[in-house]
Amino acid sequence: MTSAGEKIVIVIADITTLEVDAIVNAANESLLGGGGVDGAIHRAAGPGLLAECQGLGGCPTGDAKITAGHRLPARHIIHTVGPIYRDGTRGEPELLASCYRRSLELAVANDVRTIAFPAISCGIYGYPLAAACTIAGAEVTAFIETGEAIDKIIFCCFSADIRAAYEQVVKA
Ligand code: AR6
Repeated sequence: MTSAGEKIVIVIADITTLEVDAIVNAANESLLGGGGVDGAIHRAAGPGLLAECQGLGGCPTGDAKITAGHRLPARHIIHTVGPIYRDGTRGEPELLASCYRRSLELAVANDVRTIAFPAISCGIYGYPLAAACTIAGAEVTAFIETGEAIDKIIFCCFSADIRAAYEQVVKA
C-alpha cells in the first residue's frame, strides 16, 4: 500500500516542458488564451490548441475541459478555470477545490496516469498562496486515497517561494 505522499512531487519548472500524460492549464472561462501560464501553454502548444479550444464553448469556473497537447511533450492539456479571489467569502475555496477534483476526474477518465498542476488562481487571479496550496494539497491527497488509477501528481512551481508554500502542506 502506497501513501498519498509517495505519488505527489513538487518541482520548480516551466510546466510546458514537462513530459507527463497531462498538464493542467489555469485558464479563464473563454478558454481562448490569456496571460500567465495560459499564455505560455498556448505559445508552446501552437495555433492548433486555440483552434481546438474554439470548439469547446468555454468552461465555467470550478470546472475543467480536456484537449490534446498539440506541440507540447504532454499528450493532453486539462484546462480548468480557477476563481478570481476577492475576499475568500464568495465561494472561492470551494471553487478552487472543485478545479482540482474535476481535473483529476477528467484525467482518470482519459487514462492519464501522470499529471502536473500549476498553482491555479495564484497569479493574475490573486488567490493567497498558502491558502491555495492547502486546498490543492488536501484535494490531491483525498483523490489519491480514493484509490483512483493515478501514478504521479506534480505540483509545478514557477519559483522557489511557491515550492516552499507547497512544502508546508504536502508531506514529501
Ligand atoms: N509554468 C508553471 N507555472 C507558471 C508558468 C509556467 N510557464 N507561468 C506562470 N506560472 P496565472 P491564474 C504560475 O496568472 O492566477 C490568465 O490570463 C504563476 O507563477 O497563470 O489562475 C488566464 O487566461 C502562478 O503561480 O493563473 C486567466 O485569465 C500560477 O502559474 C488568468 O490568467 C498561476 O498564475 C488566470 O489566473
